[in-house]
Amino acid sequence: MKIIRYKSNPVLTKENVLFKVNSIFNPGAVKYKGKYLLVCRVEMPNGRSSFVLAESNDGYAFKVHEKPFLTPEDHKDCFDYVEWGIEDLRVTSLNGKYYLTYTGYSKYMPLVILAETTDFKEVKIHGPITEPSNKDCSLFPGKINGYYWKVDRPSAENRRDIWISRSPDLIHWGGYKVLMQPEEGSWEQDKIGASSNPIKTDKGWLMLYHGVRGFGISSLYKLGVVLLDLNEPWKVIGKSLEPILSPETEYERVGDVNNVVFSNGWIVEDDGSVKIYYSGADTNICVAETSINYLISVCR
Ligand code: BMA
Repeated sequence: MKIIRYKSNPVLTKENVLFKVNSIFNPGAVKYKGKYLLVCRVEMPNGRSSFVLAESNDGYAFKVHEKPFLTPEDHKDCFDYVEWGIEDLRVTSLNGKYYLTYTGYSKYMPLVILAETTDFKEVKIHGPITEPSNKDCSLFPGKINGYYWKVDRPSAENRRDIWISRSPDLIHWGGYKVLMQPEEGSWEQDKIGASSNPIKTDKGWLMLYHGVRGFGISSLYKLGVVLLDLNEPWKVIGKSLEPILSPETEYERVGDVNNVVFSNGWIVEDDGSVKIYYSGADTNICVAETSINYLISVCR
């Protein structure tokens, strides 16, 4: 199975949200109590983002909750760092909890916030786990060599590389290493960022990522995939030679930000098929299906 867009994409648009929003997009995704749960970014009329939950029994027909799940104002102890919005959440199941990593946006520029929940009602916010500028943080769903691991995308002096680091407790991080650099002269030449938590396979950790190439005032966002060594996750052992998903359809080409496919959530089924939740043009939520075997096969 290659990558197949769901025939009735998009699965969610702002018309499905019961309160007033500019857009719903870039969801984190997880299976929770047998349901498909999306933690969706909603851009509010003032241009600042919050999160709202959407749930589904089949992964395609989603119902959006009536009220936001998490807002900047919920961040009592670190409001200064999320004042301009919270964005692009990744969910990782670890130690019987769900860890949430997302971008806090403010005058200090983006940084990564960590929070946790067990029931998607009560959220414990740990606060920033990076300094600015940093975003696109995903956690590995298990310990490796006795440590927790994260990938993220610091941006200094025009660098836009993916870095990996480790922690004994998810709060204190160190051992920083460059994991991947944008490939010059290619579809991902300007910046790259991890999409969602890596999936453990017998061939390595499978990680989805986005790559960007700018053309004048516009940028093209596409998705690729890499395979990381199981025991030494800072080693890339395979990489898709070309994007696995690019903006092609009307709902991916035209919207608030044209020509974008962006993902920060995927769900693996027991049969090895994968649902990639993604957004077209920063305006909607879509799903595309593929399989672990196909994604591994394109990593060379
Ligand atoms: C990135 C993030 C995403 C967004 C993408 C395309 O930098 O801000 O939220 O989807 O740009 O506009």
